[in-house]
Amino acid sequence: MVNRFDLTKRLVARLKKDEAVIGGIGNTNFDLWSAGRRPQNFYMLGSMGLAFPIALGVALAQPNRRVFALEGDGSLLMQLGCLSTIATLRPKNLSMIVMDNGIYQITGAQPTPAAAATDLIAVAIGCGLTNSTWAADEEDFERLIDQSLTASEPMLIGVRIDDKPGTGATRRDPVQIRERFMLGVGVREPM
Ligand SMILES: Cc1ncc(C[n+]2csc(CCOP(=O)(O)OP(=O)(O)O)c2C)c(N)n1
Repeated sequence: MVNRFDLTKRLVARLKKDEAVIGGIGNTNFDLWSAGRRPQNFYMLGSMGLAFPIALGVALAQPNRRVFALEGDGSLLMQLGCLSTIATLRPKNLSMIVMDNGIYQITGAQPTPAAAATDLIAVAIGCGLTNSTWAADEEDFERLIDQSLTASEPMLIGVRIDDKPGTGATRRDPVQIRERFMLGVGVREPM
């Protein structure tokens, strides 16, 4: 089955250079951290569901930069309203990825509603994000990432992944994470 860390490495390998990547709480940012530190990466700590909203803000503030966001299914379910907001504002430089393992893996693998009832891509399309699709496998994921690099509307890629925990652990230093990111996206002068 498809694995989050494997997909994250495939994503990072396809970046040109300056794309921002926002990792959600827990496993998505652990795997992003392990895939190689970049100054254009932001690692969300503590709050579920904020990867897409933060990425939306970056995408609107810097329309010439491609912005990726990585989120877990449980976290996205906690912040579904952001899909309607993103569909309304339609930043063409925003690419979102939901890593759907059907569980809240990091807190003990309790099943999420995405396992039993909710199709998150169908929800996204219903919210108006018409360029939303499930990736069938790793190769399909890479093809969709390439497509999203030049997309002219926001794109959401869903991937059904295995139940493995994230690799590594992000250093829990929110101030450093914020400062490095601001330098990385050019809104802070080096001291
Ligand atoms: C508002 C809120 N409720 C609960 C938690 C505890 N919590 C942290 S991560 C997490 C599960 C995240 O699940 P998901 O986004 O599906 O990612 P996964 O762990 O499966 O990779 C939970 C319940 C939290 N941080 N914030």
